[in-house]
Amino acid sequence: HETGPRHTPTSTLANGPVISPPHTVDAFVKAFLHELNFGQGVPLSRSSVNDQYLALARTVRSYLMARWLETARRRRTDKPAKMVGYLSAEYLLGRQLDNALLATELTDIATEAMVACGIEIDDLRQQEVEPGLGNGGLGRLAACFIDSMATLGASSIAYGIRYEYGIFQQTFVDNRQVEKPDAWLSMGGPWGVVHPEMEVPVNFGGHVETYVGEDGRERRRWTPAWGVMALRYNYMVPGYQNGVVNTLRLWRARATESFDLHIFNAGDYAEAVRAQTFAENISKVLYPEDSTPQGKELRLQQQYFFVAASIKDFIQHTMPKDFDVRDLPERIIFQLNDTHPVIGIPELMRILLDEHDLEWEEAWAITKQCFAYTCHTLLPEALEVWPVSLMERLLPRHMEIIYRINEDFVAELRETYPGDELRVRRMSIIADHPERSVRMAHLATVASVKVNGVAALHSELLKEKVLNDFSELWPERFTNVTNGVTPRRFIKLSNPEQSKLISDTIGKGWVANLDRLEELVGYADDADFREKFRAVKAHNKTRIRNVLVSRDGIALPEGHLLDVMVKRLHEYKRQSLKLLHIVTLYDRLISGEVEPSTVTPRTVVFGAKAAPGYAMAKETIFLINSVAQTVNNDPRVDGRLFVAFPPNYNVTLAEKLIPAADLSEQISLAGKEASGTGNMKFALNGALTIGTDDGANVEIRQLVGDENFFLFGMTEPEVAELQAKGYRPGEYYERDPQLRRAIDLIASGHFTKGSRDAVSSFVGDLLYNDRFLALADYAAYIEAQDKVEAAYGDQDNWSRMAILNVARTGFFSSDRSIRDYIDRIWHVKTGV
Ligand code: B1N
Repeated sequence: HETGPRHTPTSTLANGPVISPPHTVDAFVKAFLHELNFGQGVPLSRSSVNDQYLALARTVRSYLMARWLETARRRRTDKPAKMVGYLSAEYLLGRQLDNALLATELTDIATEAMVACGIEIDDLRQQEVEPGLGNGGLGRLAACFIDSMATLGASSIAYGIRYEYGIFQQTFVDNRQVEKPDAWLSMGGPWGVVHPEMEVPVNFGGHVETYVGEDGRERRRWTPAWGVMALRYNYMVPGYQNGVVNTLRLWRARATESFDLHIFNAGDYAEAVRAQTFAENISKVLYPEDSTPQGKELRLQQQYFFVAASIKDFIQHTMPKDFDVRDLPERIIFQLNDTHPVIGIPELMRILLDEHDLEWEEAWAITKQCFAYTCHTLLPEALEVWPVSLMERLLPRHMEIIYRINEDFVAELRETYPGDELRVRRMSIIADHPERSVRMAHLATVASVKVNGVAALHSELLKEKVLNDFSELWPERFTNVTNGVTPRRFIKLSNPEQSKLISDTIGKGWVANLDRLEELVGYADDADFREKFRAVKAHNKTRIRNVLVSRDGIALPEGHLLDVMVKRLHEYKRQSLKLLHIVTLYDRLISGEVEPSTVTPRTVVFGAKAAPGYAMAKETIFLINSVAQTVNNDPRVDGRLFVAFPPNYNVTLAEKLIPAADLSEQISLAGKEASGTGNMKFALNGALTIGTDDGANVEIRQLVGDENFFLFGMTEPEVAELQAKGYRPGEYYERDPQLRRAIDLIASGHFTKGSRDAVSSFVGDLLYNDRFLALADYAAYIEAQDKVEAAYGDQDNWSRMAILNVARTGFFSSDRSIRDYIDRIWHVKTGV
């Protein structure tokens, strides 16, 4: 238990409050040298860049420590308050150093201190390997949300997995993606604080039996077959200059002693060590699937592992010793980040029933108040289901509990909808086809106080389509919380020039109150301000040019419209449509249809990882690289078109790339992208959006105005209509000569050294399948892109539009999202 003092010190020295070193250059130098000499064990003169980075990180950490302890102390001693337990299998954190410096207002002091030591702080920045413990938007959203919770002073704790290997490192070999393991901890992980003595056991397998308790009541007893220990790693989550430091608690799996003791005793040392590896595999690697999870047993183990550890940790360690589990609803709301932590629902039931002897009805009444569920998708294949056979083998007691939850639920349904067996089957938590399985989204919806989508359109479609039966039954349970991004990382840190211009114009308060960007609206008409705004963009373009030269040896041309499409590679996001546009631009140039000197020069930058098992996504990567190679080396293009695809797009690259963009590509098929968050980052950094009526694009366009947004393509109802009447992509190919030329050029092998085979699956899919209707939206997309070029010709008006995008998108601060969660779902207190 963490409550109450554990020691009675005799020296007053040991009794005082924890105080961080003074905010002076001298004190910082002293603390840094102390870390270097006594932490790393090297003198400055013999220290490596990595020694210096680790010492710097630990120095900054030591400045945060007093705030961390104070935040935790307040939470213990203040009147008991309800907390948020944010449960997420992913946190795509990005580099920590700059964020910690910003939070503590130590950036200038640390820079000077390093100068005093003869160190270039930028070299140390480069040394940090970002913790890539997430795939894409969902994981990055979790990282933005914990930043905002700390900044608002929300009483909260976040839980997840400390994967030893994060999202894979992407490389290209012969234009194809090759994955390398992401050993992000190999140079030391200075930000995590491990507490080996606070580990928590997590069990699996075995069987369940009935026994009669002392009171004569029949009970169920789970005898697990094996278990692991969850080792606790705490990470600091500093609020923005408010003194708060919250906790992100990530679990690592460790083999228990008993796990292999009998094998050791049998004398098979090697086998015993192998068994340890098996247990420790649970937190070994992040599954690299975004949106389309494969139902792998190890993934379910990961999910149960971190959720079971977190719930137990909360009840046994965060709550006071005499805590009564009946009070849980007053003390915690667990936010489920998609279905990945939904196994927490039967786990809490199990704890209440089997460990605290509550009756079913009472346990269920408590559990139903402790969870809220965020759905992040509309793709049917992305809704997680687990085979009953797997559940029974891995978590037999949980499967039993799920059956009972479903029995009661189905009985309720039959009462509400007598005779409507079809509806009952549709809504059941257990699916019968194609395999008996547990529908995790249904379980989450049945047990949650609220279910939310992540953008206005998405939440509507959730109610009308994916969870329609449920929203008819419980309309008040459904709500929307539009996603947001943290302005600290994605404006203040990533775009210092724009930040300075904004602060010089409206003051500094916008960083923690992003609505204040509205005060910039008037400046869109100020020629002097527009000039400065363009200078910022030019500066950011020079910066990304330097980054890409040193990072990848890519030399971007100068003076181009910078057109950026960065996101996971997925068919629904339609990188293929962007590719068709590029091929069309190229075809116009080489066919002599246009005079190169009349064309707006354009550079397209892609960033995208494909799930390693996603064949079509990997084909698309191959084709983008092949097109880039051809286009960039064709003299007929005359420097008017350039395509760059730097490998291994990650948070660190995003921070440099997004602020340099002129044009943001948000071109998913309407009704498929739940929200998108990159779209928000671009708008806030002064790029204009070319986009469909999808996800949060809808809200961006409403806020910035139609005249400041390049909208194209079918709406969601139009998509539904076209699909209902039968979509035949070949018809678009036949009808549109421009489209035909583009596809024919690809199919001819022009970009693949004459090989038609190398592109046959890509072309075949477009012509005969095209599940996400790229060909149907092609003509509209090309037309919108032509409008972009015309608009870019008027630089003054372009700047005006870009400024209005910045000024009107303060709504997309994750601070606003978190306030929405607090006001409408969590009802927890805020403030420092
Ligand atoms: O979540 C983001 C949204 O902005 C995106 O539109 C949405 O695509 C993304 C299984 C997912 N949905 N589902 C996932 C990730 C990993 C995984 O294993 C599903 N990611 C999203 C934030 O709301």
